[in-house]
Amino acid sequence: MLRLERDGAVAVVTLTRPETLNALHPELVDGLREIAGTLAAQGARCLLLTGEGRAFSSGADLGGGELPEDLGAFLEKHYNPLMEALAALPIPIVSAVNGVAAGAGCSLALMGDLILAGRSAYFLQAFINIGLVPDAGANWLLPRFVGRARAMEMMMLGERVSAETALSWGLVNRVVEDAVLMEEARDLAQRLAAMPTRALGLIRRLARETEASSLADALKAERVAQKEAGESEDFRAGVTAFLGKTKGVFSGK
Ligand code: LHQ
Repeated sequence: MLRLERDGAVAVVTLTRPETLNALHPELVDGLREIAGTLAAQGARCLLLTGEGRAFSSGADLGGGELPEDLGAFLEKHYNPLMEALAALPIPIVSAVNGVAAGAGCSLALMGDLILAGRSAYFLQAFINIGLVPDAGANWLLPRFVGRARAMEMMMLGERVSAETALSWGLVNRVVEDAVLMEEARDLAQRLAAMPTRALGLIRRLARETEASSLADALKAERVAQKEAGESEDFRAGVTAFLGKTKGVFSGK
């Protein structure tokens, strides 16, 4: 259901259920959560997420027989822990959206700190089309990313949002030709993996913590994170490189 490859310090995780457009079977969701929990300890310094075949993910697996009776309990058991684990990762995430990202699959793609989309990719809040509400964090993520008007339109109308539109709305960082998507995504992931990992992890944490806080609370959160970043080897390496007019080499420590 998942393939994990190491490419230097980059962990590349591919959803491998192309026959269902990488539908999120609970086993896949739990497997991804387990992988996420081990990445930093294994020395990975960036996670690259993508899908095999012509899709990133079609969202919840609707074809596996009986659907769960209590969807709330299902979310609590499978999706929510995954989203929490990804949000708590101390390393950056790059999403390479290689086709449709629908329903919870859209939420998964949006967990990327940097999101690259192939030109033929599209985003679909498919939930309403089957009588459900957005989950896996979409209600929280979308209005923050694209503003209320666009978020409501996506969530209520359940229409496809093309990669180009997603770019113009600020939902993704870059749109590239399909043929070069993985190459570009790998380059970006490698670049991040060679940067000061602790500071990148702290930037993720700050971005999340300060999302809904006051300026005063954001300043306090920055104080805590900056103390931690200031204690890293990469900070010293960065300053030394700057003063020596050389390029910094960062160990991630
Ligand atoms: C699929 C799926 C799929 C299984 C395509 N599952 N097989 C919900 C419920 C439970 C728990 C908690 O959370 C949730 C939250 C959600 O994520 S709700 C949203 C669930 N996802 C959807 O409603 C999307 C359903 N899929 C589609 O609307 C279309 O397949 C899209 C627009 C994604 C792609 O359309 P096409 O490119 O035309 O492909 P297709 O429809 O022909 O699909 C190709 C195959 O993949 C097909 O199988 P087949 O055997 O006929 O080739 C589909 O049945 C299968 N597939 N999505 N989610």
